[in-house]
Amino acid sequence: MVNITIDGRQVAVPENYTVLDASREIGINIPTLCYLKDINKTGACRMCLVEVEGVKNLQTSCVFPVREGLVVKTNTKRVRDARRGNLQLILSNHHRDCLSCFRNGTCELQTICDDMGLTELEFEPPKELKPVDMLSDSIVRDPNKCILCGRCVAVCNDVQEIGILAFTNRGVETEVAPAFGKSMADSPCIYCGQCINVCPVAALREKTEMDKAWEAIEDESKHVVVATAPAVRAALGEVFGNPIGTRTTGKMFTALKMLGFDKVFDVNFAADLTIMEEGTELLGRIKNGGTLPMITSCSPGWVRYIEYQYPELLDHVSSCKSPQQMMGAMLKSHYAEMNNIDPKDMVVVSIMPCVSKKTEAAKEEMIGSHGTRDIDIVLTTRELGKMIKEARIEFNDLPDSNPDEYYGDYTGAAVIFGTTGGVMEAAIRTVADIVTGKDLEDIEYTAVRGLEGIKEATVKIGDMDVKVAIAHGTANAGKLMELIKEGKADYHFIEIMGCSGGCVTGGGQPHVDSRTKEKIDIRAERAKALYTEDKLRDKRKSHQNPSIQKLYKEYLGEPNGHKAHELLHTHYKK
Ligand code: HC1
Ligand code: SF4
Repeated sequence: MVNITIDGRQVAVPENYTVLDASREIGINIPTLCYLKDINKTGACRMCLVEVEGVKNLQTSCVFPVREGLVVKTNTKRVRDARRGNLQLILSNHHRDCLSCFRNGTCELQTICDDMGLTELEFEPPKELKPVDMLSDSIVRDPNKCILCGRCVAVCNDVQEIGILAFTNRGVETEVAPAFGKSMADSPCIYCGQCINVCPVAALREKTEMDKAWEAIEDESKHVVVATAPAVRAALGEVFGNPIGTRTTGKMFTALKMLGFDKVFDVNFAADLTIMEEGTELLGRIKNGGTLPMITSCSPGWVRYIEYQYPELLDHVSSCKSPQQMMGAMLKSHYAEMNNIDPKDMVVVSIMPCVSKKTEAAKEEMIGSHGTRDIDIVLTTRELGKMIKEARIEFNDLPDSNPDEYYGDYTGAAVIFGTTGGVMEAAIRTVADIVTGKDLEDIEYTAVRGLEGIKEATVKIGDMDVKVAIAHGTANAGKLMELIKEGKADYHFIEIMGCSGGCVTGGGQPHVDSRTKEKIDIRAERAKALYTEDKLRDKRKSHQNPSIQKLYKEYLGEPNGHKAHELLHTHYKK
């Protein structure tokens, strides 16, 4: 520990602290725009300037280490003037269309302007706007909004270890962009959207489809159905001011009905279906000497990652479509037939915590025999939040309701898909019952839970020792891929999610500012919401979902059978 003085207060802090760490610990929230704990410490935005006794120039506190006897002032006129001056410079190069900006209300730059009591802008904004990259189905990159904080560069390089974004050009021409002036759409970006989640402004954001959704709802000739992903319920409430991790499942269904969708379903139904197909595929591979370890295929960011980075290992990936795409395929076949609706007259909307899902839904392979996309529109949790606000629905006052029957029926196993380890746990619950022929009671497989980057476990199922691994975030996924290549991965089954924590922290979830993320592990809080819902469900094993049982009996036949293959399985591009 070292003793330092901050604004006249003496404190003892660990030696490896910076002045920013020490200040925040005693309740002084020095402003930052580029700093991200453990991820980005560059001092680039120069908002965190402080005075250090004995040092002539002001110092950036996020990179200034503490030392014995250090005396720091964080709130002098000189400090305030310098921070304001830097803020004015940032704003001079920023497209200030705040009122029509996607981040209006969640922008960290806006918050700092407010906190600093900015009432006048010293400089005119740039006269000419640079082109906005809107070519991908998932992500928009708007250099006119970028403040060159470097958070996205750090997260893409150091957390995801993908390295799409970098500082390009020089001086006033500097931009954060993919190499060689390419569009995001022409780069090996996986659209995990982790860059969006750390962007303090709207320089990186999703390609919105809210207008398309409204149009569909208005169109009386269309039967418009909506289905929500497991992780949405754990975060949607945050848009309406609820604490991180508030579970708002019932209100979410009520709000969707009020928005005017003809039917409100749940992607969880298809998560249960995925377990039937994937579990059967796994047992088949084990029995018949198929390629092992088998790896999950639900997370489209992860699937893009392996397609780009390890195409030689694609045989390991399950042929199952993701739950989103299984849902679309079933709605436009079985559901349409059951209800005598032409699939061409249907619009299927999914609500996702993910922006990669927008690109997944647009893949050529995801066009059904009816000639339209199985999923027509993908909205992020954030987009849904905005639509609920626009409809002036007072979300927090809503009563709970249930989704519509059949395609809204789901088990606890499906709910936990939204957090790392959840797909694995759901699969084990079902595979264990199938192999033993029993309705096993101990179904909480805690060894596969938690936030460790790579988890391993050996699960005794009947006479079999099933060895599994779970990775979340592509840096961890890459480590497992290297093990497979070296022949050292003697697992049967691997679950991989493209984002750290799984879908609960997907790139489409409500923005959480960087300071809050220092205090709360949002991955853990949102996961708790899902584990709670799992416990509350009547059925907690996918194969016990009565509507899934009915679907196989009346329509699909056997899991992995001919019809199931046709509708629910896919292939990957090398
Ligand atoms: Fe996910 Fe999935 S869990 S990929 O994380 O398998 O996005 O929530 O919908 O499809 O079910 C995301 C979440 C989601 C799929 C399911
Ligand atoms: Fe990198 Fe993911 Fe952002 Fe693409 S979406 S630039 S891979 S962080």
